[in-house]
Amino acid sequence: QFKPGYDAGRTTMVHLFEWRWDDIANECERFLGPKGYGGVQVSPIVENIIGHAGGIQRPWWERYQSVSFNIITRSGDENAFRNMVDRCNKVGVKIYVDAVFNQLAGGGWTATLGGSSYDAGGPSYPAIPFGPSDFTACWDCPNHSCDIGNSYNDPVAVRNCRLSGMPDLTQGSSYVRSKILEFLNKCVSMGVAGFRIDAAKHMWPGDLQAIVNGLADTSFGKPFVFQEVIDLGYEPIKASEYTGIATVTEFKYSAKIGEVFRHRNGQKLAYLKNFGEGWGMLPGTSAVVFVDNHDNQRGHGAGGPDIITHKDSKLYKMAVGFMLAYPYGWTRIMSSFFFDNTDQGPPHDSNYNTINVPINSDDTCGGGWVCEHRWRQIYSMVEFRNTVFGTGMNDWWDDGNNQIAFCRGGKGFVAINNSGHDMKQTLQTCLPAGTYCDVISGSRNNCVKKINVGNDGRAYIEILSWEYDGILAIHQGSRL
Ligand code: AAO
Repeated sequence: QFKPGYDAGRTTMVHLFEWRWDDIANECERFLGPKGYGGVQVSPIVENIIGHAGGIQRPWWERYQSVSFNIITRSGDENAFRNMVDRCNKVGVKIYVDAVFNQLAGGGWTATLGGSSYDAGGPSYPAIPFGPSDFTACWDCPNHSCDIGNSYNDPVAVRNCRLSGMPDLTQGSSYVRSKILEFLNKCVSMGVAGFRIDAAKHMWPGDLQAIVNGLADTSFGKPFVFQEVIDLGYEPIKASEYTGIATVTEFKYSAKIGEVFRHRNGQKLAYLKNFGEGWGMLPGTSAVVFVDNHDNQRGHGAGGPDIITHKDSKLYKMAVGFMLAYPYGWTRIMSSFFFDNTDQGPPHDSNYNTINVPINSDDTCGGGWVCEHRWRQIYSMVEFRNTVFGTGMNDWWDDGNNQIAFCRGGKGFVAINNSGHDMKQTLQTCLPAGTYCDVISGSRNNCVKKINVGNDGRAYIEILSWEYDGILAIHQGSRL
């Protein structure tokens, strides 16, 4: 449960947020497999409520309110899901399911995706079945409201009260655990490689340990498990309470990388030399890292206004490029849909069915899908990370401010200029002499920026302030 189980030579997963199963299958075959992506995190796969919020129909977050373990959502049904897992596995791309079992659907909704009835007041979910004795009783919650509210300074409230008013499943019950494991192990039997555990912070570590212990083996051992625990250091509940169970999402990474690239609080790129554990984050092998996620790119969850998203594209490419170049954590790329309302759901037709992802002739996506994972600067850095896997970070250079560069063993070299003025330096690239193509501005067979490395491994590195991208990268695979 501590390793993603990627096929050899792959290192990074992409969260294809709200994508349909048939589109993900196509994307695995036509893009993710060939480009060396290791896996896909998919949106929750089980039947959810039909939601609305204010003037918005079908908000994206309706999929975090399940009513059964039937595999039916806006992304497709069980057959489509099985087909996707098979097709992606065949081309070396693993599938990770977003598993939501801290809570079930709250009240106030009138319809469900597959027609299953339920009563949040019971609480009763007959399609599973779960009844009142399977949910945390209000008297176990220290808040009279029975809700967590903002009692994040009380570990008992965070675990035993309802998140946003949604009925709180009792993971301490052997029956509840058996039903959760029945679903998770069904996924494993279909070829799923692992799980994101939603709202893990709201479940007792001992209960999660028991559930993880009950997971069936995949072809590569225990499924990969990454637990969503938001810990920015200000609450009594610490991510380290969960690192003995499986890996954990490291939100400090997302928050701090936003601060640094936005020059907040005197932060500068030169300080990234010891990023990761040096900044009080989890051990790299325990951490799933990301620049933004589906919550904090829209002000949900944690990270605040400094989170960098595709909307700040030059900053985003530098930050994601740094994350993929730097040897820390299990990296995850966010792939979004455009939104102007933070509740709105994915691109849809007049019946609110999620539409297919149109691929343009220039390999970008249309139809309201951002497809960050298809940006050359990003998929090239995924290939960079794959190429340098197993090396450390060496020959760090910085100008004391916001120009940095470093090597990955003798296999790769990256430079970033976030200073607002030109970067013109002769630096050690650690690569054998030769002419290399910068994989950010172009590609080997369409090279825009050539870098000549001398016998001493040094090269003239130039990133001018007005350039489209503030990052440059060469590696042993980009040698001309
Ligand atoms: C929707 C409606 C609600 C309605 C509810 C029930 O929005 O108004 O009451 O339905 O009908 C998603 C959406 C929710 C949505 C929910 C269910 O985000 O808006 O509610 O589906 O449809 C907490 C949890 C964390 C959770 C996050 C959103 O700890 O696990 O809230 N993320 C996951 C999923 C998320 C999903 C759920 C969980 C629910 O990724 O998509 O919700 O399944 C502090 C705490 C955090 C806490 C945040 C927000 O964060 O530390 O643990 O996250 O507050 O409550 C600084 C601090 C930082 C703090 C942050 C925000 O950054 O450093 O610690 O400020 O205060």
